[in-house]
Order: sequence, then C-alpha cells, then structure tokens
Amino acid sequence: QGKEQTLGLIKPNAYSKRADIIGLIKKDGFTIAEQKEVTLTRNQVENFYAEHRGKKFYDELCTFMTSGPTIALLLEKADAIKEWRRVMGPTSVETAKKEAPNSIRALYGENVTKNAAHGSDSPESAKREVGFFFHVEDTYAMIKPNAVSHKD
Ligand code: DAT
Ligand code: MG
Repeated sequence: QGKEQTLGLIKPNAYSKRADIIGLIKKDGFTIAEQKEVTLTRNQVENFYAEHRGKKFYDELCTFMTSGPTIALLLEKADAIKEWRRVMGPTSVETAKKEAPNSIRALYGENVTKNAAHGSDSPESAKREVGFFFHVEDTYAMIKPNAVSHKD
C-alpha cells in the first residue's frame, strides 16, 4: 500500500511538549519526512486558516497561532490524513478527553483554541498545507522570512 502525506502542526501551546509528541508520532508508525520550526506571522496564519475567515473564533485563533513557535511536520504513512486526525483526536479538548483520552489533544490540549495540534482534513488541504510549509520554492514564498513575496 502506498504511503500518503499530510501536514501536522504542533501548535504554540504544546511547543514545550514537542519531544513527547514527536515520540508518540513515531510510536504510531509515522515517518517524519521533513520538520521545521517557525513562529508564524499574522499574515501567514490568516492565509493558512483562510477557510475560517469570518467565523467568531478566527481572531482568537490567529492571535494564538502567532503567540510562539510552531513545529511543522511532513508526515508519511498509509492513510496518513485520517490516521493523523485519529491520533490527534477531536477538535474540542473536552470531547477528546471523553472520547479519545490517549489522543494528543486530550493529553496536551488546554481548550478548543489551544488544542495542541493541527492536521490536514483532505487530500486537497494536505497538498495546499504541505506546500505552505515545505517545498516553498515551488509555491509562494509565504514562510521563509527572507524570501521575496510575489504579492509585494
Ligand atoms: P480542526 O483543527 O480539528 O481541523 P477546524 O478546522 O474546524 O478544526 O478549526 C481550526 C481550528 O480553529 C481548531 O483547531 C481550533 C479553532 N476552533 C475551531 N472551532 C472552534 C470553536 N468553536 N471555538 C474556538 N476555536 C475553534
Ligand atoms: Mg481543520
């Protein structure tokens, strides 16, 4: 069976637990093909989470995501997109603690905003989100702090 790729993020509230979380990821059989640490700018987060623009939690989400370093992971495994969302657990930490007590969000999340991890939700979003953090030279230079943006 062919391996699939997905984007995983360790969000700023869980940065201090990154070693534990990366340990769980490896124990669950993922290959970490690429890894980088980045403190996202407001503009980068607003682009990354553009699908949520206009929702009532959008501003709080964007503020949180710029509050400290994020670890971006290019994860590989058979059925990686679904598998990674299973390992992360539900978006709501409350629900995660009830329904998936060993999940990353149950173990390391604080609330629905500071929920420790991100994972792509479809092959289309995985392609976009992997491209956002990796293979920057092939897409828009949105992450590399010194790169020239095509939009300037
Ligand atoms: P997921 O991260 O599980 O894919 P999502 O795409 O619906 O969930 O939302 C993106 C992030 O936005 C989520 O990880 C945390 C935040 N968020 C979602 N719903 C929220 C809510 N009702 N209140 C506060 N933050 C929310
Ligand atoms: Mg989502």
